[in-house]
Amino acid sequence: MKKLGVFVVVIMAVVMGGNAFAGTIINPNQIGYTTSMGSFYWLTGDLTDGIANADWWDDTAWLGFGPSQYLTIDFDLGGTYTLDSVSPTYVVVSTWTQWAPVQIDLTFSNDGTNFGNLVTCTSFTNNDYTANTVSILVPNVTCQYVKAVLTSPADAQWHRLSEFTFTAVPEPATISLLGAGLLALVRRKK
Ligand SMILES: [Ca+2]
Repeated sequence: MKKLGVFVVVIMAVVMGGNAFAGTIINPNQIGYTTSMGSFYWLTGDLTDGIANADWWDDTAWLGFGPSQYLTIDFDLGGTYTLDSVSPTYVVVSTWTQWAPVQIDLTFSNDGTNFGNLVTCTSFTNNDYTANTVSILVPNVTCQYVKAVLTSPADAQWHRLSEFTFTAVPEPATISLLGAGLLALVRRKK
């Protein structure tokens, strides 16, 4: 019986540990956003509907261009969270010179006015005719609002975006539960 108990605790620790490291995806349906896009060609998708579309032709993907090389997207997470990552999904279609952004700058705010804690990402995959997702790690910043500024490549002012996924660090209750599990494991081993 003791061995079975240890086995159960180990499995629980592995499962919960995995969740703790992965964080919790914030419910996309509660996230609102606005963009700086002046004119647009095609705007039929939704950046926070929980669907990261891999079909480069499907019109649920989001396609547009701005008057400059910069596209700003302001997100309201619908609550205050301690983030651990922001993961944009974009679609690359070389036929129409739609590439990954060359840079994404993320800043964070609690009041929607004062933004700080700049995180810059300049490393992106360009897998053609499919969705690419980059996971941008955020150093545990607590906020309700996130501003994303996307720089497009020089040969294209198009961003074909599908989704922004926000992941929060796990609740303290989850961590203490995991700690209790590990403690029980250590005690059993003695
Ligand atoms: Ca989407």
